[in-house]
Amino acid sequence: MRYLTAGESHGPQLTGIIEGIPAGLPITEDEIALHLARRQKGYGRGGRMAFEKDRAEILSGVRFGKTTGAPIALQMPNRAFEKDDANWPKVMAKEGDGSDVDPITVPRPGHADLTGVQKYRYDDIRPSIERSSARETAMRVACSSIARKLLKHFGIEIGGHVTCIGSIGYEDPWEDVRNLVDPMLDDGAESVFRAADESEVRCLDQELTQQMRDEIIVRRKEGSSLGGHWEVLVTGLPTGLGSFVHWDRKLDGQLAQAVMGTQAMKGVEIGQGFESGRRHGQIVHDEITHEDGKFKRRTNRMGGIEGGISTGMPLIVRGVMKPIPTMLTPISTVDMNTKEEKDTRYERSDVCALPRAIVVMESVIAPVLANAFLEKFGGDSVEEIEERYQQH
Ligand code: EPS
Repeated sequence: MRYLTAGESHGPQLTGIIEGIPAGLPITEDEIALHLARRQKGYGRGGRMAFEKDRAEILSGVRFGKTTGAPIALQMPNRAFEKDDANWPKVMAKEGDGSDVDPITVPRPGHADLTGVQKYRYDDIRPSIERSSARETAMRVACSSIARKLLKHFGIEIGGHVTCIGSIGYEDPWEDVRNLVDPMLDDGAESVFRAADESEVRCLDQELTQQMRDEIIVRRKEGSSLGGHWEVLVTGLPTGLGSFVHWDRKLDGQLAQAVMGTQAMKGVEIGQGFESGRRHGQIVHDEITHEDGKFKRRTNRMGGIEGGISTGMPLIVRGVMKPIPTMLTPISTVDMNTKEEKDTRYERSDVCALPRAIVVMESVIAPVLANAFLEKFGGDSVEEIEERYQQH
């Protein structure tokens, strides 16, 4: 399966096309809306979420509540386009010469502003801002909801949580998190997101939740912004997804691409990841056991992947999101036209998008996993896949 999105942050709508979903998968707009609503909740968001109420409309590929195997088209209007007082129909007009719109010429460090202008030879930063904006993740979540539904049909669940925001986080970012999360995984990884969703910052620890919230308040007052670390868990994955035979078939490599292909992500690790480089081999690798007719691992520091192939243990994907580049208190930059040193300009923004980005991270890995699953057990219909999966 694959998907494409189109749309600008302040254009009329976001559009998505998902291709390669087998026939016979039950899916409704309400199910897609669930994750869209989750993505809109979280402490640290900006003003726009007050009027964006995301809901994707299914335009093709679904009949009587089930997929037909044909491409699925989704559309989601941007309420900002009409409701905002910023006059977006004029700023984003598809015709005319734009002479009635002031160009933006002061790039924000850390955003795609300057690189986009240099690459596409724009004379206005606006098109960089519009397409690189995290608004687009709304459509990724919508498209990925269908992959999540397919995975769930085969008992595969995904759930994530925040492990640090700025300097506030677990004392031991591996052991403390394992002790807290691993017991929850017996009930499936969705139990992790359900518990994390109870926290305004999607952190499983109540005390840390309060401290993270306070940290966001402090940085908001300072006119600054925050990023942080996150973890997404997947349960129910069978062994044998992915492969070591080529670089582009490694499941961990594909997951890393999906994460790093997402706005503001600056790093990704599987399992203990970076920490394993600080330890020696005896205390890094997971000892193999054989229990109840199955191979298992005593620990899961490799995070469910060995040699690019799923081990059957829970998948642990972790990563880092940088602080948002749009900040009320300016930093230094240069005007593209005059080449004069300037302060950055401020556009309405969030202070910390990480609690919301958890839902995006759960989402973007779903098509990767669905693909690996379909590669192994695939068929044209869910029924056919069920037959193959049962023989596994
Ligand atoms: C974003 C800036 C803000 C965010 C937006 C991403 O939008 P605006 O500039 O209109 O205030 O709210 O995120 C979303 C709209 C969303 O749905 O996630 C940016 O510059 O990336």
